[in-house]
Amino acid sequence: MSLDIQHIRSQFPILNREVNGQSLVYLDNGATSQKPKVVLDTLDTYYEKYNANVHRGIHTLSQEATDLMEESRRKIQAFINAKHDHEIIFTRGTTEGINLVSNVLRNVLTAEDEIIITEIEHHSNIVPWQLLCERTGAKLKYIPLTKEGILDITKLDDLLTDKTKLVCVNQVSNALGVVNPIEIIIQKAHEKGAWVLIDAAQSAPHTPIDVQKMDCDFLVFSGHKMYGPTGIGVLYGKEDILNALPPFHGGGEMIKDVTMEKSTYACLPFKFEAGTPDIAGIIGLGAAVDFINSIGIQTIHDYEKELVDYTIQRLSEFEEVEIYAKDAEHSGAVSFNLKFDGVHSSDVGMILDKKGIAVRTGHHCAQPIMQHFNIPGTVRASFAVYNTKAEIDTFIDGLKTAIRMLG
Ligand code: 7TS
Repeated sequence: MSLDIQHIRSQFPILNREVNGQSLVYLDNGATSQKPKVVLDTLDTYYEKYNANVHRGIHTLSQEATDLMEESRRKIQAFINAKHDHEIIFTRGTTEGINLVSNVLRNVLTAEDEIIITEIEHHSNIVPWQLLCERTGAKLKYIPLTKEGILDITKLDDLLTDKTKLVCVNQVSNALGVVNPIEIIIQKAHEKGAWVLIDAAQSAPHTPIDVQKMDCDFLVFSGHKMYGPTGIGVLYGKEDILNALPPFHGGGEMIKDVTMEKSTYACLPFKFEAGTPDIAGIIGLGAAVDFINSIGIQTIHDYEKELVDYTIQRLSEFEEVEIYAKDAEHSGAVSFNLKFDGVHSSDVGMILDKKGIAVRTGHHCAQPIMQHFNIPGTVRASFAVYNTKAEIDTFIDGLKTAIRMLG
């Protein structure tokens, strides 16, 4: 592997800081990644040189801002290999993308319909569907987990019926880091004529995505987890489906004509982008995609796999550590607990923080998984391309201290 990690690290100013007198070891990338200088500079440059509202002005600044924003849309189109750039809808993030789809389906679904999700979802891929089912009377069904905490895909055939309209699943679980078998889910759902929404929040930063090959109907992700700014995300939808659905928010930019009686709507993608967008965020996300491409998403994937495998190997040295879904394929994250009675994941997290090591603890906004294991939470170490095996060793040393103190 010819990755120059020190060169990559040098592009992330925050990695130079200390926490509690120690060098920062940032292993909370599943929550949000750090930002490279090129993204920070792009945000500054936008406000210093181009700031204007988009798609409105005849003046030069407005045209330049519009061009930069649309260039970013095309970068994201290429990043996930969408067929058309107008299939890329900018949102505030994964949560808003899912809420957009669930809201526009309010007048499409009926009490006769069924939605299938899974027990391994983030709350943002559960609650919007519960709300939609409350509002329409549609039924919500779950693909269950095996004892080990992986999707029991053998149950899918029984769950799918002619009433199934939508199946929603994450490609990688944020809570356990497990890779889900989305190919087979998409294939079986399509055989029943159902649409599939893929939550790619935890996969887009780590793995190559090709929506045409995947053949998903919707795919959502967040910019801030893939080296981009907060507050910006993407909803991909197939052109014909997006065209057939009603708009989400009403307002400026999403209309063709407005009279006092009624409105007609703009073409894609603008139909779903009411109001002034996060122009700087969109351009910043384009810079984040450039950063990823400068290394190569497959290279990032392969390197991070080494990190995850090494972490599982090191954690396995301790009989006091329980790793969840240990034998499943992992991507980007590993979740575990200390087997001591009365010890909470946050106790471990606090000891690690004293050593400058950032991990996430708790239920990771995925409470059904915690209920499955009958635990309040886990400790999660999650990775980005700037992490190193040396950092994992530091984390393991910190964990040894936690085992000594809490055992
Ligand atoms: N779906 C998955 C799989 C996620 O991991 C997250 C965020 C979301 C949806 C929501 O993304 P947002 O950008 O709209 O908030 N996951 C986490 C996490 O694991 N720790 O903090 C946020």
